[in-house]
Amino acid sequence: MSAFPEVSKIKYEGPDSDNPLAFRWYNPDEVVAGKTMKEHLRFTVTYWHTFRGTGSDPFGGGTMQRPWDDGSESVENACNRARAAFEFFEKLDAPFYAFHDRDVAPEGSTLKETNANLDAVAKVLGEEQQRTGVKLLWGTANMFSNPRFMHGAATTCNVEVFAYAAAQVKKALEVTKELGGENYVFWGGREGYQCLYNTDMKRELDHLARFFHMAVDYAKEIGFTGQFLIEPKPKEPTKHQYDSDAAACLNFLRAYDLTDHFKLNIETNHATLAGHEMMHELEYAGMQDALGSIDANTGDLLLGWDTDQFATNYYLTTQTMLVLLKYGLAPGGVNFDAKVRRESFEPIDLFYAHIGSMDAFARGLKAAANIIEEGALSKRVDQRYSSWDGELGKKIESGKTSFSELETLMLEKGDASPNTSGRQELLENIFNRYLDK
Ligand code: XUL
Ligand code: CO
Repeated sequence: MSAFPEVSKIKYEGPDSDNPLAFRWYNPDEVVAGKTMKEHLRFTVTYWHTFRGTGSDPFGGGTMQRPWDDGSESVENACNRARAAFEFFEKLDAPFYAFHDRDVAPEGSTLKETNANLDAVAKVLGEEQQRTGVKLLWGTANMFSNPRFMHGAATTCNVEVFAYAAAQVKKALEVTKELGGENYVFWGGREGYQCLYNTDMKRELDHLARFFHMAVDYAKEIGFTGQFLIEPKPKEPTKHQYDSDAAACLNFLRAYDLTDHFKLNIETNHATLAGHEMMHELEYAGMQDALGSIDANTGDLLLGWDTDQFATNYYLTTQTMLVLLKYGLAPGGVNFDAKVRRESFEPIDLFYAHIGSMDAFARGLKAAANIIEEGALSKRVDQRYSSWDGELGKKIESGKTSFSELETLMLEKGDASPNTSGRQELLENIFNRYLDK
């Protein structure tokens, strides 16, 4: 039985199309900057929002209508849901999906039973991957919903909860490997604190590092070669999440000798919650060879929480693609960690949401590729720093001078040469021109 009988495969019709079930910009086989759009963008549907999102909020329960889902926590329902999900991926022409262990399969009353449930659903996921060619971008473990994780997982005060979390990640790694997952993500769920009066921060961070080292060892042991990713977020659910932003994550990885094994999965709404632009977080990770993947969404500036909306803003998508083109994305992807609003409760809204954001990223990719090809920004960045290209700049940059020598020079000159304009407004106008094209 079809879950989406009224939708056939979404096709590219071009910018003039007014068909809401067609792509206007995303043309998978079109070559941009030497690669197809499909290769650049690696679009990924998230299982948790798109197939487990209920539409509930702190003021009311679920609103979503999902005719294929009987609402039960049975393995049979989970398998039916998986089949509906793959119909969606296929019709949307999305090459990848991503999941948490607990999105795809229900928990049992013991860990053993829970693992058996996961195996049963993973079998269906594997068959559906085979049938459709849709691949797994990443797997992850949900170690934040179950009450046992109230104090965290790898950073909990309860040693047995740590052991449970280790067992859970072990299993999630095995399933991710079995399904050919290209990455494995650690978003720090409840790894953080609510109150420093009851928290031994140093001990918790030592435990987190120990946990990651064990994950690296186990991946080696089973031959899982996917990329490990940490996903920064500054707050929510805890008041202070340890992986608060790209800089904090990289500092942690470096302090505990983990930089060779991890990159970052940067999420737009997490960046803005941390008081950064997405472009800042991407650039900060990219310049240190740590940009792994993105969770593509957007927040709402008037709401202070992680609203996880679909990104449709061309400025945001163009800025994002500028950095992704600079550093590359694979084996990461553009993962829609985004949910339809609770008022958009019909199945068809899932298509409108994904189509709109896929188009916005494809539009952003084209604009970014043009900006890079024509050196529209880079030429001016080079000009801005051109004073560093002379003898003095080379000497400083290569560490061949000292404060005393620089003082002598300035005492002789009397003052530095005049500055040049930053031209920010001109650059903003130039950026706009690439969105007009
Ligand atoms: C939570 C969040 C997660 C991770 C995966 O804010 O972004 O969905 O992406 O655990
Ligand atoms: Co995310």
